Amino acid sequence: MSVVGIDLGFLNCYIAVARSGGIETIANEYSDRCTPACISLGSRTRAIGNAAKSQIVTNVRNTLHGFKKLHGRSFDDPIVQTERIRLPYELQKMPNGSAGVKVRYLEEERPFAIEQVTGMLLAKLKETSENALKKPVADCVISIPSFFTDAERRSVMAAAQVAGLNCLRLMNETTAVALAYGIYKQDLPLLDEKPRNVVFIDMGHSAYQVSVCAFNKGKLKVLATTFDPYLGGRNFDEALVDYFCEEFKTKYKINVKENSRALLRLYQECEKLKKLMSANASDLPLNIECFMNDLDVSSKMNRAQFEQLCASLLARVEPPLKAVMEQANLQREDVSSIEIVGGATRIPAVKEQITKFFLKDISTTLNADEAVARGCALQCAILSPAFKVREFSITDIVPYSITLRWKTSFEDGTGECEVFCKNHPAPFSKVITFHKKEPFELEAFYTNLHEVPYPDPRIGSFTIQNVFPQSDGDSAKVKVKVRVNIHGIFSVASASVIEKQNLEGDHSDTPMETETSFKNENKDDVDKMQVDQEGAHQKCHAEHTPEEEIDHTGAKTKSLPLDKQDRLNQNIKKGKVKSIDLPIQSSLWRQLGQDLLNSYIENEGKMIMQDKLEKERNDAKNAVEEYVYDFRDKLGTVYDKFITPEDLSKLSAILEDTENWLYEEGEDQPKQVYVDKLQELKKYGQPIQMKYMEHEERPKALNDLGKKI
Ligand code: ATP
Ligand code: K
Ligand code: MG
Repeated sequence: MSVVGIDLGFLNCYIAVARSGGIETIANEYSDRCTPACISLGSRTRAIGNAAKSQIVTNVRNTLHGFKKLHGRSFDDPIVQTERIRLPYELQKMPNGSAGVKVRYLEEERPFAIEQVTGMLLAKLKETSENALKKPVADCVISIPSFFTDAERRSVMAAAQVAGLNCLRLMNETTAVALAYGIYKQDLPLLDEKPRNVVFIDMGHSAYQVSVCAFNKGKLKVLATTFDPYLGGRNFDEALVDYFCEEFKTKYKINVKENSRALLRLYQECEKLKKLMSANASDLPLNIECFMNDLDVSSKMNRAQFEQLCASLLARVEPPLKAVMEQANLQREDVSSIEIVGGATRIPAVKEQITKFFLKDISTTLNADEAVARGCALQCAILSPAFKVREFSITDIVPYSITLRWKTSFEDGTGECEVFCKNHPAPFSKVITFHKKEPFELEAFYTNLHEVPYPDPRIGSFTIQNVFPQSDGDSAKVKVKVRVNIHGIFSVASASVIEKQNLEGDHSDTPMETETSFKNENKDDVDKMQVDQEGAHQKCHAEHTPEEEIDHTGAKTKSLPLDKQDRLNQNIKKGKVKSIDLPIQSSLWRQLGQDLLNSYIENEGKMIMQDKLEKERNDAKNAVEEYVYDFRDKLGTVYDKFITPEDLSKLSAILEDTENWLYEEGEDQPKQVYVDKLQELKKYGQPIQMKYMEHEERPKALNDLGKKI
């Protein structure tokens, strides 16, 4: 079983793995711990990661990057349309309405769904971890922004499947950071002491997230999380790009925005400039040669100017900080530390905004780039039975309140119940009791759409089937379990009907009178429920005191409060009541169909195979080339004494022919042609090599013999 954590960034991905020594961030084949979230499609092969990044400006329309925000959205989604304007490659509406990309691959125009695109990236990260661990990798934990909705989360899960990964948990990025912070802390308050509250701030390339967590020995609890999903390093790059575009319009009479290649180069240079300005407050140059229309351009900028340019962006740093403290009901004094991660928190003015709000120094003890991946690997280690790791319990939260709606038996009636409030602990299950005579549908949706960075409130609809009236005509008592699972995804997990059994030794299935103690005639369907977590009674919704059940980290499921559970179990044992599971038909919002997913999985397999074959073909070609150079070099030096002048000129001619062939007809041949070519060359080469080796070995062998004697 593999233990791997993946930070799936908008710009940069990191992988951490568990090895005997502990958690370690690993490097890719370029000895780089950062793998760019970038894929370049070519006429024969794909390049993913570092190799793709270098093609952003050379293969503009077929190099994919900046696609993280397309997950789980329809093509017509306003966010997709906003991103579309920024992207130099084409987006496409997929047959199911979702957002995909259109590129040229293998000499053909090809659409790819977002799950395929991220699937390619994840498959690359999988391969990198396999190379590091020297064994197959499947189990992993993948990070996502805490503000991702169900549709986005499910889409990332599907991408993991496309890559052949078994994602044990989708982990909120700031929660991963919190785990990386907390698990090794030796001095956390004891369980009965006041917890230590820590604020975690992550500003990456595309988003800004804040959460506040309470730590006690062996556990962390997320109290609240806030975000600006559209504020990150790229907005600062954009501000610079816009500024220089304007300047170049007047200075050089060029419209950079019309030239996607030039624009991409300007973005790259502005990102570099932005980073330099973090370390240096004085004037810094911006020079780009052969920028557009054979023009070299140059300009300059200093930190003060930059901050002025970005004033409106900087003003967006504070509101999520304020909101997180309000939601967690904490004062500044209650916070013992402020930990920042993510590349964009290196901008001095961003740090200043944070310091100004908390009136406290911020801590940068965590690795700003690697903390998310490390946290994910730690979570994977905790979930893995094969790996020994300190016990640590993680309670995350539900980012948006969720409501269930259903039709009631009253004329026009619909019933509603908020089943999870914002910041409710997660993972978590609750049981709601309905009194129904027929199958019924539950619609789940986000209660307050204005809080959700998504254009549609729908989560899914769930039909509870096989519901019939009791034999006396009364409603059946249906218990429905709703759940936010370990990935932060909502579902109606199960439903059952409780039937009373005949007691007179007659164990037929005829239900007798229904237990009515929970039933409230006035309120129709929803029963009173109560939630019990760690002994504390919480109200989910003012009107309903929910009855059940906590589910901690997916591991243990504690059902009904014990007395009630006992009573029910005893009754089930005595045959007084019987619980029958009911089938549920789920229809999830923007869910990828299994057939489509299977075809993506199959296609990814084909593409991996294609890349592998292409690599082998290239390796075979390179082997011929290398042999030619090496042989020629040796002919002129060490082989000199072992070859006649006639043979030498004959061989030199053969080598020259081969070299020419490689550039012409042999430029693009199947692998076998190169393999044969190499064999042919070796037929000439090997006899000479043998003579040479013999000659070289002889004195050595004699020497060895001498030693023995
Ligand atoms: P996201 O978290 O939005 O998915 P990501 O995780 O890929 O994105 P990070 O790697 O955390 O993003 O951060 C990348 C951003 O940080 C880029 O905008 C980059 O320019 C910026 N950045 C990195 N170093 C510095 C620096 N020294 N000064 C300013 N900005 C920096
Ligand atoms: K990252
Ligand atoms: Mg990030």
